[in-house]
Parts: sequence; structure tokens; C-alpha cells
Amino acid sequence: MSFAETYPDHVAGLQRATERVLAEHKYEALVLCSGAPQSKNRFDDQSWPLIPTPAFSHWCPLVEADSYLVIRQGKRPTLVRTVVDDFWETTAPPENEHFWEHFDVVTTEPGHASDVLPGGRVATVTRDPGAAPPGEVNPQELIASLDALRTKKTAYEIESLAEATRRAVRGHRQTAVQFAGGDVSELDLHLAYLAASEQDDLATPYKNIVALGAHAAVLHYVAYQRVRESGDTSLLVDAGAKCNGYGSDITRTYVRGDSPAARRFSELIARMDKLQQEICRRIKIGMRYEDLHDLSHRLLAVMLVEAGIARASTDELVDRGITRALFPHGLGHSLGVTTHDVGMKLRLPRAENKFLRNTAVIEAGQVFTIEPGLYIIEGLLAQLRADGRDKALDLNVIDELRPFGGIRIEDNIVVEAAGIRNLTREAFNG
Ligand SMILES: [Mn+2]
Repeated sequence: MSFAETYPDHVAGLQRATERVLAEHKYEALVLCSGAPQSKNRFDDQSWPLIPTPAFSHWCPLVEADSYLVIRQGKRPTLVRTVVDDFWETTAPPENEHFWEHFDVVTTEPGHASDVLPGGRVATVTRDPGAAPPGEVNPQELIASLDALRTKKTAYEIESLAEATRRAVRGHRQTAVQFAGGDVSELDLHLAYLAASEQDDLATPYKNIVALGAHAAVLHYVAYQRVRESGDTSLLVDAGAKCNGYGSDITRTYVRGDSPAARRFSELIARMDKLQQEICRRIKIGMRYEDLHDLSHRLLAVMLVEAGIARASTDELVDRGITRALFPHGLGHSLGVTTHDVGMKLRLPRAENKFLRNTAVIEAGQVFTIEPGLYIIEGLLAQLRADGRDKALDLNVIDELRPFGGIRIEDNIVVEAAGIRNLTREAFNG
């Protein structure tokens, strides 16, 4: 279905839910501000491109400074736009036009938004509290209620995420081809990804992680080097794309060469891919996401023994924190108008899962990532060495894998009543 067909239900549902939230918190109106460009540096005159307040993007894909959405009981939402007469700059038009007819559009001049925004008991949500129009700014309890509305996606949001996934997959395919050809740098691969997914670097949902070889052990590696590498090495690409403000988040790992070490790493990538698919198969409505994260550690322990990296029981490898030294991050997170979407971490994870960003009970309509990993991270291995836990590992194999950095495989998953829809595999196989 097209965005024009699915958006009306999205916005009507949001209106109903927001009216309930306003009544519950006793506000007469809600003002969502898109925000203003932020200065890059107080000593020069350049600004970062605008990234609208996420609560604004939840309603409307417009990326325009000083726009305001006004939501009131029983009234169509109003979109207030600030019209700037400026011969230096212009804003790119939105890529889709499906949303305009659902708002009463009002225009105003810079500095005059307050003339048209409502008075009374108003809650204002903005990324720039310093420049907020009148109203109670970012009231915490109201924001928590709005965040909760982002945990289950509408058909419109799922279609936006599916398209964002297809765009990202075009980028991933191209980087895989370039990498296989050899003699290519991290910067080359980053730029190839952007070109193939048709994105400017600043328009991506998050900065591309493009890591060759040992760099893949740095979880958020974005220090792209220009050195062109040929020969046996690995590549980890963690990169997404946007559609209607919604971002995908996909990771793939590749290896090149046929040395024994490269072959071992290649086999490990295949094992991790199987493990990742097994976790996807185990997703069940009603189960806790944290249980899935715990399961991923048990499956990883089995995989480590089968691959000759560890020799100990599953219980020992998990309970003594050995799997956590090799896979320190969370299994995944909710996706939406922010890459780590809100509302899914209402309670903290257990201490040993401290980086887990999703502790919700799995329900139909959620969209989240499944992204297990395995890395040779020196600082974490040192902790195992310090108290002898490293004896459970074959350190020769660890040494052999070190130049390849690590593996992560990440898909974007929609939970449906009848099972799951894997947006990423669907796009790769399509
Ligand atoms: Mn992710």
C-alpha cells in the first residue's frame, strides 16, 4: 500500500491517542516544535542541518526549521510554518506529499509563531528548550506518555521502515561488491554506500560504521581511513537509510581471501548468520526481549565451542561473563524516527545486560533489530586474563582472528500477530 493510503490511519490514530494523553495530563493543547538549526561552533557562522524533534517527526515527515504542530481535543491538527524570505538558503521539499491534506496549514514570519500558537495550559515539546514558544516545556510525564505511543508501529510506519531498509540494502550490496574487488579504503566504501543508497552523509539515520580488519572490534568505528587495503581482510558495515523520517539499521560482515585465518573467519561469519536467524525464529509474542538477549548468549556459547574458540560448558561460558567479553553490546533496540527508538526500556536490564536498550515484552506491531556479535576486544580480553577466565578460550584461535576484528549481523524485524517479518532479509532476497 502507498503512503497516501496508509498515512490517514496513522495520523488519525495518533490524534486519538494524543487526545487521551492530553486529557490524562490535563493540557488543553500540545505544541510539537520542529526545532532550529544548531550552530556548529560559536566562533563561525555554520549550522548543522536540522534534525527535527522526534515527536514532531512521528506526525509529519517535514524537515523544516521553526515549524510547529498544534494538537487539540476534537480539532484537526494545525501545522504552523515559518516562511523565511532568504536568498542565501532554501529547504529541500519533502520527498512525499501525502501528509499536507491532514493538517490545517498556517504560515507565519520569523519570530511571530507565538501570535498563532495557542495560549492556556499548553505542553510544548522541543529539542531547543531555550528558544521554546510559550507553554510548559518538555514536561517529563507527558513525554513518557508520548514515547509509549512510539512502541507499536502503524502500517504507514512499517512501510516507511521497509522502504528505508530497501534503500540501505542497495548500499550494503554495493559495499560488498567493492570490498570483494579489493584495493579499497574505508573511505571509498563509506562513499560507495552513500552513493548506492542515494544519501548525503548528514541525511543518514546514524553515521555509517565502516571498518576494515581489526577496526571492526571498535563497536562504533567511524574514523574512515584512506589507506587502500588489498589482500585478506574483513569488512564490517553498519549503516541504514531513511524514508519519511524513519531509519533502518543494518549490519553485515564480509571476509576476503583464502588463507587459513580468512577461511576460519568466513566459517565464523556463516555460524553467526545461522545463530542470528535462530534468534529471529525464537521471537514470540509475550516473551521478554531480555530473555531473547539471554538466549543469544547461550547460543553464542555453543557456537564458540563448536568453532573451537572456547572449551567449557555453556553455563560456565555464560555465567562467568566469558560470552559477554566477546559480545558486550545489547541484542538490539526498537526502530523508528530515532535509530534507538524510545518507550521500550521502561525497566532497567539486569546488571550483566547493562547495554541492552530493549527490556519490553514482545508485542505485535513492534519493530526492532536483532544484532548479535562477536569481537576480539583487547580491553575485555584483558579482564578475562586478569582472573584466569581466559583459560576457557583457545588463545591461539583468538590471535588468529584478531586481525579480522569482529562480526555483527543485524536485521530489522517487524513483529506480526502470525509471526515475524524480516524487512532486511526480504530486501536482500527481493
Ligand atoms: Mn542497531
